[in-house]
Amino acid sequence: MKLLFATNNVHKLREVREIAGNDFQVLSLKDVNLDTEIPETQATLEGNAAQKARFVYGITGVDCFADDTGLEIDALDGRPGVYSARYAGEGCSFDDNVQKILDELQGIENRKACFRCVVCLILEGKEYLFEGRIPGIITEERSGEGGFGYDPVFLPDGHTMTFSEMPAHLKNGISHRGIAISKMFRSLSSGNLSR
Ligand code: ITT
Repeated sequence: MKLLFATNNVHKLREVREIAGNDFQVLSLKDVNLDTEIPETQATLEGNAAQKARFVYGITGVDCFADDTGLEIDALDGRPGVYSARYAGEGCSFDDNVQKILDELQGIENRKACFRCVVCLILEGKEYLFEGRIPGIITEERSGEGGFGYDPVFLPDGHTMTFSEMPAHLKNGISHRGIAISKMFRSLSSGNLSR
């Protein structure tokens, strides 16, 4: 089965293709010759995931899905949350965002955080939502080279390596995205499409 992933984030695409294995073919926007910014102007992860999937489905008519992800930090009242991509400002880098949360958490003991990922699938015009969460803590400094975004400072509960230190298959096996995307693929395989 072929599904189009409505994302401009190459790291997400790589992860989702690894999770999909051989059972599902995950097409990129490039594969369908679509080169465009995808609007994400909603106030929730659910709203943005649906907005991104609807936008791409509206243009292509191809069954597709989108993922919206946020890092919710307890001591920052859930920020950066839905604003995770541009937390340090328009045009900022992953590293700028990491630096901003490290600065904001300086001297704060409560480092609890949670990655939350919402996936919206549009299949023959019908919409389905899937969610994945993983709790952890924000480390005092960056460790590791792999992954992307906030991975160098996210230590999942029960583990001794940050997401950046883990081999990709280990992150994908436990991550917010791994959980949400696996739920989607399982639902598609079983024909039982529910959240
Ligand atoms: P698309 O909307 O094109 O999919 P994006 O990068 O804008 O790409 P999001 O809004 O969902 O995607 O992601 C928000 C940010 O959260 C993202 O830019 C990263 O900084 C961070 N992020 C998302 N998933 C992550 C992960 O698995 N590990 C670390 N950081 C992640």
